[in-house]
Amino acid sequence: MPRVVVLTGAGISAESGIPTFRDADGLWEGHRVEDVATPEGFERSPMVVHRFYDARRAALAEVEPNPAHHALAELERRLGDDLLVVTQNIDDLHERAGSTRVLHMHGELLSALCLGCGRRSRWTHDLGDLPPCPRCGSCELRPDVVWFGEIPYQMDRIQDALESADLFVSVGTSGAVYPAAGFVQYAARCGARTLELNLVPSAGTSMFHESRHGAAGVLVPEWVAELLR
Ligand code: BJW
Repeated sequence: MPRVVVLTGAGISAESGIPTFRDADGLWEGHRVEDVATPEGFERSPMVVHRFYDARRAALAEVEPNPAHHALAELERRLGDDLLVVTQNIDDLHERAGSTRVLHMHGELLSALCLGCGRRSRWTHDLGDLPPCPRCGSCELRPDVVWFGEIPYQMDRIQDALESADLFVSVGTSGAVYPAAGFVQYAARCGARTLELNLVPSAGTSMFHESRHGAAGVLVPEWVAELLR
């Protein structure tokens, strides 16, 4: 069986009802990126940022994984350690579908990071009412997510996986944000075949050996079935 790395972006969760960022009616319509997705924006107006993430955390309880998440979970059951899902998403839909080998390179909505002691704690409630850190008690919790200018999580593990992958598949991402947008070139340089599954051609579509365009909820189960045939 091939070693497979799947990179997922907001498009894989779109059919579950979670808006993407850059599409019409996306998460950033009505928000300036610099206000809600940078450490400087958080420093300037923490409450604006808390409200943005608190609303997204609450909305997570109302959505379910879709056939694309379920197909990747099925693929993990068949490939085991030979599959790694690297997600840019901060939702937990991969895990709820049954995937266990998932790296959240841009952090997680259900986690809070304490600016006082650095502890990451599972978090299901609002942060806007400034609750205390369960470890040190300081009321300096922030969403445990990676904003522009910050270093994504787990880069060493991701790099290792890309270097040994036979197949790199990108699902539902616009290819507008680095370092994730550069994974396709890196994986190809290391010898992997590369495949894009996205609603429309992404910014990096010409860098893939193959691109298929359509809804993730259709394309991902089709591709998984093809791989396991
Ligand atoms: C469907 C679908 C369906 C819809 N089916 N598809 C100049 C040049 C190059 C780089 C830089 C530069 N200036 C600055 C940088 C670096 C910067 C960057 O990339 N900036 C760009 C604007 C150019 N990057 C960073 O700062 C990163 N850090 C970094 O580089 O550190 C240095 C370092 C790296 C490595 C090692 C050591 C040091 C950090 C980036 C953090 C991004 N954070 C966010 C917010 C996270 C928290 C949150 O969720 O709120 O991450 S921004 C946002 O964009 C979020 C997403 O994960 C990310 C990517 O978005 P995504 O997933 O692609 O969503 P969309 O909406 O863009 O696209 C959805 C796609 O789905 C579309 O194509 C649709 O068509 C498709 N779709 N429905 C299939 N049903």
